[in-house]
Amino acid sequence: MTDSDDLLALLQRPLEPTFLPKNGGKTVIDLPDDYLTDRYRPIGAELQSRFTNDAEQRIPVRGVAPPDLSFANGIDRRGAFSLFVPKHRDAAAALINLFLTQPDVASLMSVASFCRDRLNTVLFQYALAVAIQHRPDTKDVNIPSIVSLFPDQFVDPAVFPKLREEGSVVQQANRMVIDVPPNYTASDREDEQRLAYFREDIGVNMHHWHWHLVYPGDGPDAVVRKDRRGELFFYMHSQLIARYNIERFCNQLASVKHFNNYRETIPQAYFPKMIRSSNNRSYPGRHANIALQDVNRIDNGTIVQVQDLEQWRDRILEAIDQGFILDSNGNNITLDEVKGIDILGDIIEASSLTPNRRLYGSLHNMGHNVIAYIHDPDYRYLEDYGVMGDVTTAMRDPIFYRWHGMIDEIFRRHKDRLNPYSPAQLSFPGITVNSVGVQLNRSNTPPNVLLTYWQRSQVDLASGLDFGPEGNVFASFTHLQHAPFSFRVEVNNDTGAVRRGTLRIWIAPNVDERGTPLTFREQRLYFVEMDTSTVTLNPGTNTIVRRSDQSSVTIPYDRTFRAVGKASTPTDPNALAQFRFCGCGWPQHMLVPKGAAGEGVQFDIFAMVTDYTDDAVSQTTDQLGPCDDAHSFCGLRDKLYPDKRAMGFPFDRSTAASVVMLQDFVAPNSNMRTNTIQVKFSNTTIART
Ligand code: CUO
Repeated sequence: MTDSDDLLALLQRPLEPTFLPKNGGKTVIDLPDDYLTDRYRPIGAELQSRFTNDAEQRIPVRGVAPPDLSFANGIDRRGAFSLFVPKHRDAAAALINLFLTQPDVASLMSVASFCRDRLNTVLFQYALAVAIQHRPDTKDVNIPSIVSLFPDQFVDPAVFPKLREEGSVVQQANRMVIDVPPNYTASDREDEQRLAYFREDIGVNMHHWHWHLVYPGDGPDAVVRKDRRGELFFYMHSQLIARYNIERFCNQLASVKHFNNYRETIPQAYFPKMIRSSNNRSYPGRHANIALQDVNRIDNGTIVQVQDLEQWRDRILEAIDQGFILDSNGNNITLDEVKGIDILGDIIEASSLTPNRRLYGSLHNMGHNVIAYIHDPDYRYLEDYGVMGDVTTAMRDPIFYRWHGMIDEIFRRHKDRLNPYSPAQLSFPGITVNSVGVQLNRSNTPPNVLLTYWQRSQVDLASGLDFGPEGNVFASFTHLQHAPFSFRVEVNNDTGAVRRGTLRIWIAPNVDERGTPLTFREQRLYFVEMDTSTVTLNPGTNTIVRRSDQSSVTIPYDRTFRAVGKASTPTDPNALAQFRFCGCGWPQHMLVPKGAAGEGVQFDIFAMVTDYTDDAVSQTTDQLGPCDDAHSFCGLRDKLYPDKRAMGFPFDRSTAASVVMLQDFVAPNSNMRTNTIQVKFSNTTIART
């Protein structure tokens, strides 16, 4: 019988032929002879005996009739693969469908083994990962971290030759850790470089890839049609932009200038210094001050004009202003308070759920493409797309935030049309938040001061170093980190009965990069969610303590950077349940903005308790799902989004003109409270122990 974990063997060293041993030589996949590709079939017998003798585990693969893979014609096995390229999206949808419709795990193993050496490696890995996540019989398989499969898309490739040398020359026990240098893509002459620690953070980019893996834009309806998917597309990306802007303020940079004029030249250059290790071609860079051009990529059929983008945007804006969209049958669909934002998300992205692709096009996706092909729009130079063309790499480029800032502004135009929240929607009678603050989790530290610093961590890249050494090879990299802390909220319950509430904790900057105070209207755009949790309030005073590592937006370091294979999988059932399903979730090490050295940067912290009976969602199953700890950004697997309120509540709507500063918003509501906290940065690097 095929074990669902056997599929993991297919998810290692994507470029190596399937018959080569996996798991550091311990596992061999026994392929039927006719599964070998043309290059290897004539020497099949010799290969099988040469490579497979030392194996501890053999995975038998049953032969099946070869599936029709013509949907992937023209997508080079070693070339680039992007979810933004329509042809690639269609191929991914077809392959996901092929994998999902296999009757059992053994058949999936057979078909996937056949496909593996014949299809583009990223296409294969993506489609198999999506299928594994969505099949009931493979849900318990831990999909390995993408950084370990495709390290070329996450770390400076300058380290690869060193890793190969170390792995080939030195025995496992004595191998040295190879350093990935921070800040390698530009010098400090470039102001934008101050944000490199955010844009090029491995965990940030992995979260983004995983989010798009959990919420595919195309594919079988069962995979795409998830609860409030369009709204979550808006909200998660909106929070990315807010977080980026906060980091900019910490680094004395103005907020992102949204890319609203598609004809303007782009002053921000980006040179990624990355290679696709599948074909050793570099990701192209983008010079300063070049403009978008019409794209006519005969290589993969991506054809879009700048004018198309403008037209789609204008139609979407018109729909928002009139309050309804037109579906493909010509019916009006109202953009109301509840579903409006979700429909707009599907339209703007656009996912396959868009109600009218002909009218509203695919603004966000095609914008990624037009930017990604800016250096070679008609394939004249045979260059592939730049980093904006791929969800694994897009967040590295400063233009990502300008493009998505523009997208966010469109969503917020709709939000600003809605009525401000009524007092009844904001209040929780009988509940008073007395105080909110933060405290480091060690004694003798002052309240409401958080500390950030650099941390050096390690990641095992062996399973992505195709044709590389056996065993583990570790690279170390430097990332932002914060000292562990807790949120402390004191809540009075004067209702005389036990009540349940939702505790919502947010922070926002209260000044911009120049130290100018932000009005509430400005500040509203920069609130970032820190934690949302369900709390039980006994009559009288309740002290609620939430540790930073319990945040509903983050996942722990170990999950972000989990390694491949059984050895690194937790055995405790609860820990295992958490570990499974997804690497989706903001990395814990990026929860707190960097702040600044010296006095630090001051933030407003905001806590609000709402009535759980107004927030609760009736799920069809009570079963605790795996990986529920980053539900604010990633939702819950197979369940409804767990909070009935609009995502971004209570900061997603405009407010009455009388609300000038945050205090004006908070003061009328006893169930809200604010305080100020300092974030102090120490420019030291501490090794993870
Ligand atoms: Cu996540 Cu544009 O959607 O990158």
